[in-house]
Amino acid sequence: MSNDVDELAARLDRAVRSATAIPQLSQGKRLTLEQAYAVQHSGIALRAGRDDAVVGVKLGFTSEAKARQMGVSDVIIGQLTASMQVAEGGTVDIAAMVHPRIEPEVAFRLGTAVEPGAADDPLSAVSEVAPALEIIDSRYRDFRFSLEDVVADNTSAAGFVVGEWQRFEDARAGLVGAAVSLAVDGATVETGSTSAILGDPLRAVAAAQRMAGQHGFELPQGTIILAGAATAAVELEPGVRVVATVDGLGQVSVTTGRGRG
Ligand code: OOG
Ligand code: MG
Repeated sequence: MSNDVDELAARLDRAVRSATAIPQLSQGKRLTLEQAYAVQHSGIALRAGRDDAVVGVKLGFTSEAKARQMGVSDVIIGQLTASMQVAEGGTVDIAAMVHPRIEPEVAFRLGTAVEPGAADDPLSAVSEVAPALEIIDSRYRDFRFSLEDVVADNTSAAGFVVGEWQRFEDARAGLVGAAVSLAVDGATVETGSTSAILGDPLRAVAAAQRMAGQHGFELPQGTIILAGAATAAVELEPGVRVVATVDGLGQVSVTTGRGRG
C-alpha cells in the first residue's frame, strides 16, 4: 500500500498546487481510515520537503452544523502548516484555491507540549486562546467526499487566521456558550455558539490529544489547535472582508484578493 499511499498523496498535492479539483479517491479503490491518515501524513511530508513545517492541528466535524452540511459525522484531525497562516486583517489569495469556504473557529495554543494519547488533563498545557477563521478548500470535485477522502485531503485545510491571543486563564470561564458570528462585508451570514463544538469547546483539546495518539501526530509546545467550526462554512468570494466574532474573545478578519483565476 505504501506506494499507493504516496501516489495518492502526490495526486492531492498536485491538486493543491494547480488549484484543480480531482475525483474523489473513494471512487477508485476504497481506502481504510488508517490508510487515509497515511496519505495525509505523506502529503505533509511533501510540504515539509518544501520547508513548509507543521505549526498546528485542526479538528473537523466537531459541530453538528458542519457534520450536517457535509454529511460526514465522525470527528477528524488534520494538520496546519506555516504557509497556510494568513496574518490577522491580511489578504488571502483565493485565486490559488479551488472553491474555498470560510468558517469561524476558536484557536488554542499550547504553552507546553502535550503527550499524544496520554490520559492526563491537556487543558493545563494550554496557554492562550483566540478567535480564528479557517479557510477550507476541498481538493475534490463539487466539495464532496467520504470520511476517508477528506482525511486523506488533510481535512480540506487551506488557510487560517488567528486573532489576538488572550491568556487562557483569563478567557477560559467565558468560552463555554459564547456567541459566534460570521459576517461578510458587514452582513451577518452565520451565527452559532461555542457550545456547538463538542458541547464545550474546551473538549477540543482532549479530542486533539486522543486523536493525535491514534493517528500519529505530535503536539509540541507552541502547537496551534483549531477546535472546529461552530457554524456551517460559507463560500468565499473575491474582494470581500470576512469577520468572525466570538463573544468574550473578540474579532478576527481577513480580506480576499480581487482576482479569481
Ligand atoms: C472538512 C473540514 C471540516 C470543521 O471545522 O469542521 C472542518 C470540510 O468541511 O471540508 O474544518
Ligand atoms: Mg474547520
